[in-house]
Amino acid sequence: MRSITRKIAPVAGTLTRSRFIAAALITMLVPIAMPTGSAAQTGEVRRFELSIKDGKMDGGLRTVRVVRGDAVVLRWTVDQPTILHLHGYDIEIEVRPDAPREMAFEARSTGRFPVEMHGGNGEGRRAHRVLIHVEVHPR
Ligand SMILES: [Cu+2]
Repeated sequence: MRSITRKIAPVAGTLTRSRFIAAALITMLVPIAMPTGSAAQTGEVRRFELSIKDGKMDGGLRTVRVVRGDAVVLRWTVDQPTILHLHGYDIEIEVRPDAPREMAFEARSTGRFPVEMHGGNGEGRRAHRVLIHVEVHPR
């Protein structure tokens, strides 16, 4: 005759208890390990395809809206060599017809910022013309 013993139950009970303790420890440790709040506030990557034809915005887009903390990428395509200047963030790029270029920045400051075309269309280097506005809204 074989005797049936139930050794499994107490072992399982012990595992459950140690698991509970482990879970409790993890619960206490996780908030300390997490970066303080900043991760939750990190914005999205916002890409905009923008095209200039004949000195004007192709399609007539006037305002790009993003939220503070967003990573913003403005990708420019042009039909003639063009100098573009984002005011406020003070980013200036030169774009050529065969090579679209990007303005990439983190939207740290809220406000309404113009992107100007400098020169172009025989107006001379000093001519400034607003193409679009970038609006950075509070989160
Ligand atoms: Cu300018």
